[in-house]
Amino acid sequence: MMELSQKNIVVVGLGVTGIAVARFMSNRGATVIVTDTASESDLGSNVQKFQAAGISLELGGHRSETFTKADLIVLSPGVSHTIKPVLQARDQGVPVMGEIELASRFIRQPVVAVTGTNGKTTTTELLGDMLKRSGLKVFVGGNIGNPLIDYAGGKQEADVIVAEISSFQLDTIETFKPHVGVLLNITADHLDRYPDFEAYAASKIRLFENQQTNDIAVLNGSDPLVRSLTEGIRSKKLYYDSLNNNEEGALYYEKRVTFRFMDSSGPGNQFRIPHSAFRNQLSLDLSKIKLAGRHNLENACAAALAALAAGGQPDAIQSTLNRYQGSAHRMEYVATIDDVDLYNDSKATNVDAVMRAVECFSKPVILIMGGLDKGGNFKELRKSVSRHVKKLFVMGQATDLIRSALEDTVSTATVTSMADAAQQAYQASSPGDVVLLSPGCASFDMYDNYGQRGNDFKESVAMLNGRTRHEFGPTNRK
Ligand code: UMA
Repeated sequence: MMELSQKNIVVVGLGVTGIAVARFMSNRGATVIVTDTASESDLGSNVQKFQAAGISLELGGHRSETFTKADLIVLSPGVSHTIKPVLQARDQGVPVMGEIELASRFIRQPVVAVTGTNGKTTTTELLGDMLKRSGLKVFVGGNIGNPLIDYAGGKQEADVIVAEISSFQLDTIETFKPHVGVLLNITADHLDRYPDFEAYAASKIRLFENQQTNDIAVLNGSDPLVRSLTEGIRSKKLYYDSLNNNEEGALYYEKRVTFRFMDSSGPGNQFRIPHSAFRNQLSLDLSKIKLAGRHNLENACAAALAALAAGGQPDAIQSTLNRYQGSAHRMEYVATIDDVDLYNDSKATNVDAVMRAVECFSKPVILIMGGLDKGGNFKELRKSVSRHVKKLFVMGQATDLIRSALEDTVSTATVTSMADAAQQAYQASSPGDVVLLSPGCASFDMYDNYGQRGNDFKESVAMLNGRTRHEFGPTNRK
């Protein structure tokens, strides 16, 4: 195990991760400096808490000297491993790691990790619940919001860790090795951080780079990129959604998931997969699932397969599938006003996620998009938007980009705030329509995070509730 006592540790970023890492390091006797490009006034009350705890802070920028003098640098996921002070320190031999790598060096239990461009949070939540209902003690964390390092620094009482892992977190791993790794899909995202799509995709595949033949990869068999990029991995592969001859995994058809495992006396047995699954006797019912869209059936299938591979029980998995209500800010039903359904999909921060959301509805959609552009190609939405969207409202830094990509396919207007967006979208709707916030962008131009943006939308919808369309004034009426 790593010795941290008396070491000079530089923690980069004072967000959720940086706070947890600094606390962990400090509790182990390290001398900690936390540095952040944001100023003291931007960072709020955390600054005083840290000062009170005796942790040094360097705010408003990063000093190269601080980095080069460190014994170890720990990066928050939002901090690129290619920023200048990090590269300089690396050149001088200073070790650099991310929080996931650090946590994995202390965590004693098996990790089931979920990555992919879209569906990570839903699949992670499903998986966590399936394993909990199976009687296991489970810690659910990672990119979903609670850093794994908090678990590593605690009593470690779980039987298994279920972790949502982002590409940013995979950028800084070295030895991190999930016992079960799930890769849901790879589509364009975060192109403001990576030099190109290939680099982003390569980062996702790193989930499997330390796996051995006794570890499991759960892979989306109908995603050709997932298939081709994982060809050379050592792990035992289980596919879902589409299986070729001789492949093992899960298929769903007409709302039932069935499993195919080759030989109960063969290698599958070491993975604790129930015998009923080998005899093709196990099938799960997806008819009660409360999540909209085909992509969520894929996520459910991936979660069920990974849960079986991690020791989950079929009855418990079924129980989760019947009960899970969906994740906040992800196609979250907010209200129905005057026969118009309003949905919050604030977590849709890339183009593919918007496409999936819009295509869930057979009703006409009034779509609200915008925020901080991440380098996505909004033109890819043209077909879905022209088929499903009746009116588009755009806001934030990416307004011009979105407008120029889509305004000739759909009636488009610019709005100035979330309250304005909700109000105008509702005004433009007719009974039977859907109003959907699915931004396709990051939130950081206007909010601290997508959760705050989604809450603003929900509050704006609450303001609409009880008011009729004509109360908003004639100028905004359709
Ligand atoms: N900062 C610097 N220097 C830089 C860049 C940033 O000091 O060069 C500072 C910022 O000023 C800020 C701090 O770093 O104060 C923020 O660090 P962070 O962005 O890593 O934020 P955390 O609060 O630690 O949240 C991170 C994840 N954020 C990102 O990956 C951007 C959270 O995922 C995650 O829940 C949390 O750790 C716990 O693991 C959010 C996310 O948007 C939900 N993830 C992306 C996604 O899902 O698409 C990957």
